[in-house]
Amino acid sequence: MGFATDAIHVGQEPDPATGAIIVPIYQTSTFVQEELGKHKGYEYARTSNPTRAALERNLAALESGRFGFAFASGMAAINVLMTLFKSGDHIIAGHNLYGGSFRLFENVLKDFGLAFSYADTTRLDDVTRALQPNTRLLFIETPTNPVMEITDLAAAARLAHAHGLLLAVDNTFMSPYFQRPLEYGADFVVHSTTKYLNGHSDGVGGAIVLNDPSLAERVRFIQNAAGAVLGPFDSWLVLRGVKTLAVRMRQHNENGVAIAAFLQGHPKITKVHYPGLPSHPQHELAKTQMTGFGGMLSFETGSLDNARTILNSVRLCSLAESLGGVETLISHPGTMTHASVPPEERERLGITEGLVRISVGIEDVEDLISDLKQALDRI
Ligand code: P1T
Repeated sequence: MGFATDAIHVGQEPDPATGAIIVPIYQTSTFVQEELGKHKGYEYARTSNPTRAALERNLAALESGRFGFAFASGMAAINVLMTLFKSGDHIIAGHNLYGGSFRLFENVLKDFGLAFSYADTTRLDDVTRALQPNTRLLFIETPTNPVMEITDLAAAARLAHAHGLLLAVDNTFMSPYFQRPLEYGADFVVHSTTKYLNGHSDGVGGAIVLNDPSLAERVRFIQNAAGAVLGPFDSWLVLRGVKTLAVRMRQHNENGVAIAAFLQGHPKITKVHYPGLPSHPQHELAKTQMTGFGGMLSFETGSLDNARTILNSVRLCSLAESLGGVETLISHPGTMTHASVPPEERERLGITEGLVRISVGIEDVEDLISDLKQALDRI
């Protein structure tokens, strides 16, 4: 079946008890057993819950994976992924990641004996240079948050596997509608479902999707043992959001392309980071592994003052962290999402004081452009 059909139907058969067309919110902590050891497949809601199970089946199908697991947040999902490894293991991560991932690695997991190196994964020889005998995982975002760098997924998977590493891809920015890393050889996909999968800015969640049964057993074990599960109501919200993922992503992309073109043509903007622009250094690569470019972009305004003027002058775009919702959000990565990245590292990556990020929503794009125009006029 096609993507939109799967999004609407997989895991969402009518409720066997009542025929309800929508998967019910099984708001329960436990399930009564008929007799000792005899139950209907559910025992305790941390271990499994029918609403969460429906979402997990759905997300696995959308990412072309066999197994899906839903967590309390994107960070909880990434934390579970990292606990598949043990003290003494080394992980190579992309040098530009969501600031919270970097913060988890540097300020939490290092204290438990995991070692992290960071590489420019747009140049895979940089990954080769970072390899150590104890390297177990390559963890990347593509496109990256917020400078939109692209990594060659198939080449990264080949390199990882040639050296006995696993490849994990944070696919939050693209969603499975535009990019499915498992099809290019990745071993894990992680998501902040808070973003496009939910799509309505009304819930925080995360997910891991993978194919390997023994790794999946371990993820399932940790999900239950550590317990950072997605609750039934939040699972239901993501299921509801996913039904419209295909149509939303098409509109995010259409609006993203239009706003990137507007910004690139604006005399006060010196640089636009958007893989859909032919001027993006990896535009050609992007076209080979993504079927659209999405709604995330960032642009250089030249100074903190200019960035502040824009952020404080927009009326329709909302100044807020997060992304992937139907409404347009605008933010300042340097002081918001990426504040935990050291300033010199931010500067090196292009997360300058003048960088502004937009999560382009699905409003009428002329309204968004006129809002940005009036804000830019104030610089
Ligand atoms: O917020 P949470 O659901 O825990 O997801 C963390 C996360 C993981 N991966 C990526 C690529 C992300 O962008 C995020 C969260 N990002 C933001 C809140 C943001 O505004 O960029």
